Amino acid sequence: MIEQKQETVHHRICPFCEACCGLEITVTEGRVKRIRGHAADVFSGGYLCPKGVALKDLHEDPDRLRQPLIKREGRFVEASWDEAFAEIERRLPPIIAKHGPDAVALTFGNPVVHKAGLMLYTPRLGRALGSKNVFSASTLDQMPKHLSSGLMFGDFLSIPVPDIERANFLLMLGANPMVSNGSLWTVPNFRDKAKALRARGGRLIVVDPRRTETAKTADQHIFIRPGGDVFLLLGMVHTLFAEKLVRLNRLAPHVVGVEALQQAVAAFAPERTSARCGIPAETIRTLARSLAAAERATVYGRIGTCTQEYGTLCSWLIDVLNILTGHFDEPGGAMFPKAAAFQANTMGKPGVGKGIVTGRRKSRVSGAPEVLGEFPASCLAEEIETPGDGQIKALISVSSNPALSSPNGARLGAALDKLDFMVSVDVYLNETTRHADVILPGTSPLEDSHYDVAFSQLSYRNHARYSAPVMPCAAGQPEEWQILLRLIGIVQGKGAAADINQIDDELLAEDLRRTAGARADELFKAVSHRRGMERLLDLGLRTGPYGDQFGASPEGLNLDKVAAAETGVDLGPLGPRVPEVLRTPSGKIELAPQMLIDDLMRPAADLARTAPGLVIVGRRQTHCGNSWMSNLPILAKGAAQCTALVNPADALRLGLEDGSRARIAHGNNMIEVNVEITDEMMPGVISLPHGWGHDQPGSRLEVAALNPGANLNALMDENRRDPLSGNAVLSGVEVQMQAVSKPVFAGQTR
Ligand SMILES: Nc1nc2c(c(=O)[nH]1)N[C@H]1C(S)=C(S)[C@@H](COP(=O)(O)OP(=O)(O)OC[C@H]3O[C@@H](n4cnc5c(=O)[nH]c(N)nc54)[C@H](O)[C@@H]3O)O[C@H]1N2
Ligand SMILES: Nc1nc2c(c(=O)[nH]1)N[C@H]1C(S)=C(S)[C@@H](COP(=O)(O)OP(=O)(O)OC[C@H]3O[C@@H](n4cnc5c(=O)[nH]c(N)nc54)[C@H](O)[C@@H]3O)O[C@H]1N2
Ligand code: SF4
Ligand SMILES: [Mo]
Repeated sequence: MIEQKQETVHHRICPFCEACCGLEITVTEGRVKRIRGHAADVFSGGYLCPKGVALKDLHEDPDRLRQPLIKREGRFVEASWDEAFAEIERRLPPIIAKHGPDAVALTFGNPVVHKAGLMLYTPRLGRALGSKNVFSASTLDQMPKHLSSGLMFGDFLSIPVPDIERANFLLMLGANPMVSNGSLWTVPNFRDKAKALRARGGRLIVVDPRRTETAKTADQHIFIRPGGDVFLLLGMVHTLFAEKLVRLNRLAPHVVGVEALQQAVAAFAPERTSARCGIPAETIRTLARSLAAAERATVYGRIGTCTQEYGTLCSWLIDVLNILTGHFDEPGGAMFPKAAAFQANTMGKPGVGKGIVTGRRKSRVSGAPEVLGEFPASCLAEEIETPGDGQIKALISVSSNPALSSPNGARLGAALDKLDFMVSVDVYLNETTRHADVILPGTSPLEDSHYDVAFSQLSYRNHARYSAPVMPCAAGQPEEWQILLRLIGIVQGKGAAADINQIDDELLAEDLRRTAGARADELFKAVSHRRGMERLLDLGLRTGPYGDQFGASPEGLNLDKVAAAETGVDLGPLGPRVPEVLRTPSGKIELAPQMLIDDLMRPAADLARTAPGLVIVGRRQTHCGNSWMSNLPILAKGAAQCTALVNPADALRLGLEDGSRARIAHGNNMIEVNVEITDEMMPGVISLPHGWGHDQPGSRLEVAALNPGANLNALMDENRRDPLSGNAVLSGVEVQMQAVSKPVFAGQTR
């Protein structure tokens, strides 16, 4: 008799990118048998990309850490969880006692936003430690957008997204959602949504120094000089005023600063800005006119517009264009999501607030202002290296790989070795965690429950979806929020053996005293049947804008209801939210925040700068996920290669052949890569993906090491930042390139 194998089907939101696809995972005898898109998911409708399927490979990866590691005499040895926490207790509190909490830095990486336990408990760890030295991937990514949004709308996370399903015009700068699947815009299956937009007569226009996968499907592609977006956008805003195309419509009573803005852009006529962006003045004007004339339109910009020296100005001007053309907070335009939980702009008094503050502290060495409670990630190395009061002596890294993801990783790596102590919460022994003294393995995403704390606040449509764990945690493996609670116990001086449930209760009670006032005790009791991440989630959902308000709105949401809805809960298309969404002190949209008006001095002074000869930009690849998915066999065999894309004219001039090796250098830093010649590239621009460079000794990434590639960030300059947001400049950096057969660049050895 053939025995029927027990099959179970589970639903899990994919944690690998911002699209947050609902997956259907079939498990047989404790092993993943199949992963596909969950067709009935109300939000993603069955879409998935090759990375989603790789969840199986991650779960089964023999290199994925399953046991804590402690470094003893330079070598990692496996340890029990209690031993690992005891080691942390032995070494971390004395550093805090001697040098103060600022001597311990925190660095939070991208997966923090993709794991609800990390997302909800890393802020708690930050508060418990009380160090001003907090760093994250945000300053390698989207901090400019947080800042411009905060200044304009009063909250760092009030970020409008394109209402793509109703738009008939989408102007996209520095984003490639056909590959990245969207960012600061949770939009699974961009491909079909863009197709539908065009099928109903809409237009998609892409502005990018590379004719990307997205640009190839668009109606129009416009090459732009890297870093030139601010000049294009200023020229467009200028045109709107000059040609009297400004239409505030319904928003007129809610917007202040129109005149100040008009004056501030007076110097930026397209004829003057054209050279710096490499786009003819007439094209700039036509773009402005088309945008103004479009019925339902959005301008959207992403990482290409953020990782440059004018990142905050670009992020601001994109929303300025949407507002000035009447496409803001309107169906088909740029709209604010309204998440079911955790969204600050749904809390407190609607329509007015404290606004945001930055620069409450300055970083010790470079004097970079704090933004959103963080210092620039690119300042971490200098803060470790530079002696004196406030020097960083210890580091806790949580799902963060700055050795590859931040500029000048070599310098950072050397700095990490100088620390007195380093703890990593991570799933791999990799380029960063190899520097740690203790590594605490995070859970496989199949082992924990999930809710999109951040991305439901950035979604093209409102929804609430919860994923239960697909598998039980491996024996002894704590959930990630529990790991963070144990670290909190240690930094609070309660010790490694402290009762984490009690710590969790204390932290929640403290939160509620701050936020719920007289109802604090009642709310605490109402969710006391839950623990940890799920308790916070239940509380967030029940008190949220669609919540059951603990009985006052009995039809409303709570965790039981969301969890019972296997397909997720659809909360409808985005709706207008101005003025209720605003949290500025004026209660208005601040179109011309002084900090940004002042910053226009920089592009004004820069108008006459001549373009550098050759610059480098980054790109994402379908079979890669930042710096860390290259160890997953199904992705590694997807043929992603770390190649430099070079325009044929540049290749000819530099004597490069297709498939040949070349050196790329910036200052004293140099890497070697394979060359791919393609007219996709704008002349004078080369493109190299980031996240490669898996050839560093001491990592345990057997598959990734077979095809290591080169680290783009080895070329980047850690001292180049957008001064307002602290975001690193990772795009448009001047480089030299030459064929490998030639001698090494003068003065360079490596
Ligand atoms: N030149 C250049 N540099 C860039 C970019 C670029 O476009 N160009 N992009 C930037 C951007 S947008 C970002 S977001 C950053 C990302 O910067 P980082 O967040 O530093 O880098 P990641 O590659 O996402 O690395 C994630 C880390 O988390 C670990 N990890 C993965 N899953 C889990 C988990 O479930 N639990 C735990 N505890 N750990 C886990 C991985 O092993 C890895 O160490 O890189 C930035 N760097
Ligand atoms: N497959 C895959 N998907 C991912 C990731 C991944 O590593 N792999 N990473 C995820 C993360 S962390 C993020 S933040 C998102 C990012 O998502 P996207 O913002 O869509 O990122 P990219 O695909 O890198 O596209 C950026 C584009 O900007 C262009 N560009 C560079 N410099 C400039 C410039 O100065 N101006 C203009 N206009 N364009 C410029 C580049 O050529 C590139 O096409 O992707 C996420 N999704
Ligand atoms: S698009 Fe993003 S969320 Fe969807 S399956 Fe791929 S990696 Fe996962
Ligand atoms: Mo990112």
